[in-house]
Amino acid sequence: MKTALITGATSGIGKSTAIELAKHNINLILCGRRQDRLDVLQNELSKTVKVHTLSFDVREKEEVFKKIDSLPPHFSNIDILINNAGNAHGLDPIQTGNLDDWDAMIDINVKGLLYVSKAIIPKMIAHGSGHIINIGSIAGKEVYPNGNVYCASKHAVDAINKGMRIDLNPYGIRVSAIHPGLVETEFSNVRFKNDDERADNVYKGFDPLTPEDIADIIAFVVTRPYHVNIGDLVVFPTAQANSTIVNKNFV
Ligand code: NDP
Ligand code: 8X3
Repeated sequence: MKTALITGATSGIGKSTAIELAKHNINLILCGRRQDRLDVLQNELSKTVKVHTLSFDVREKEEVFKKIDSLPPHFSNIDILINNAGNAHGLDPIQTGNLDDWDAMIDINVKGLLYVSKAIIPKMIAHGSGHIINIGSIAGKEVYPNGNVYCASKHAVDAINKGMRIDLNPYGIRVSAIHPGLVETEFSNVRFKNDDERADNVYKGFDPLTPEDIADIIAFVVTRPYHVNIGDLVVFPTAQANSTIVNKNFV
């Protein structure tokens, strides 16, 4: 049986991915800061697969390495890493952007992804295989008004994904990125700092993607035969054409 480590498993895409991968008999290491949510998910999924939880903030470099190094032997062989933890913080023009929001997005979406990857990649190399799934965004392919630093962080994920695929090529490690458009999760609640009405409005008037849609795609990507690597995948709700064009009459 394979083992997958999922960051950001307490909510949205990461949580749905955990549920979906359990259906494929993949053992799970579930990560996130909210231990209570990890416990609930562990209780639910332990009926099907082996589940271990690790609570840490991906920004805390030393903690990331300490927690991943603390994995018990039967969880230390990580076959699949899903770099999913991340969020947007704010939606402001560059001239009025909040420095703490900028720090959060760069520290979590970019540096956090790098720390977790650095803690796991040497183990994959030693093992001679592995599959890394980086969750990017359409914001990593296009820039939209007021998206500036979030878009920069996801453009960085796009570049890191390509760089990883080149550098890990000699070791037979697969590297894939999935870049979703609008997915209804807690993403906008975080972006708009718990202004839930504003968050709900983002997804009104059309059928957004669900986190289960992305989990389904991740499961497809990780269950391809070893010689198949889906390198880069952009997925929109049908109502969305790009970052700025969403047909809100398409329900
Ligand atoms: P959610 O807000 O629902 O989930 C975000 C997850 O990231 C949570 O589990 C959260 O866990 C975790 N996380 C956030 N900050 C940290 C941190 N500092 N340390 C550890 N974990 C952290 O949003 P989504 O599921 O939508 O987002 C998942 C990924 O998908 C993100 O990378 C996002 O950028 C990307 N994405 C989302 C889209 C969307 O429209 N929703 C579209 C394209 C990409 P906890 O708070 O418990 O730590
Ligand atoms: C999340 C999608 O369009 O809000 O990455 O940036 S978007």
